[in-house]
Amino acid sequence: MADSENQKFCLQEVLDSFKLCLSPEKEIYIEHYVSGWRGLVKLLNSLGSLFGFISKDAVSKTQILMNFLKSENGPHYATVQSMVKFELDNELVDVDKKGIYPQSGCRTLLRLHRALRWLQLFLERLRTSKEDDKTSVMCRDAYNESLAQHHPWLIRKSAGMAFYSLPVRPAFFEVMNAGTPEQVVDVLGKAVPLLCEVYQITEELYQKHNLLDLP
Ligand code: 1PZ
Repeated sequence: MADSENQKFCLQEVLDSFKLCLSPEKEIYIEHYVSGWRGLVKLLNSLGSLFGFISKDAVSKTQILMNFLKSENGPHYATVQSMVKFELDNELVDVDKKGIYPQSGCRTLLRLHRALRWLQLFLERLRTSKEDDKTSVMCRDAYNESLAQHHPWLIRKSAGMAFYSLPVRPAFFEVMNAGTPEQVVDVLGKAVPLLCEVYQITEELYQKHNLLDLP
């Protein structure tokens, strides 16, 4: 396959990765979680340079997790559950906010986890939208309800500007590369509950271990 083909966003592919990331025991495989995000980055990259700073951050977070997975401690990073256990048992997390481990797996995944909430809200709005509804408004509302609460003013401003440049709904559906608008809506109907489940499992795990506010 040509490189350009490899880089093209495909909604179904992202759905498949998030499907694969759930084990029968409802553990979350980091490898597939990361490849879901990598798939989404392709979409971001096709939206133009205003989204570059978001894409860069998402890539860097996925890279940190991949590096753990490839390290000698790799087996401990197979699932979110095993990562949390390993990093807590070995005191590799800034639970008392000392800022010694600014790149722990737990805090890095928490950033993606919060973004997953935005994604879920945005895709649900997109799924139930009408033809002339504005993607920028759907995106902004989803952001204000979720991620924005964790971002400082400058990032909120830059994100807000990027949202204005989003393509209109029919063009955005084209970029999603999942067939006709009806087919896109159909795939979204499968994707949203799945993202919701992955989000919920992580949320409960992080809550149980008091990790939801990691600096
Ligand atoms: C379709 C339109 C896409 C809009 C994307 C909406 C999300 C806006 C997120 C703005 C993130 C700005 C860049 C970096 C922010 C970081 O400071 C934070 C916190 O990390 P820290 O500084 O503590 O290390 N990073 C994040 O919140 C993670 C953001 C990941 C965003 C992934 C978006 C993927 C979009 C998929 C497109 C469908």
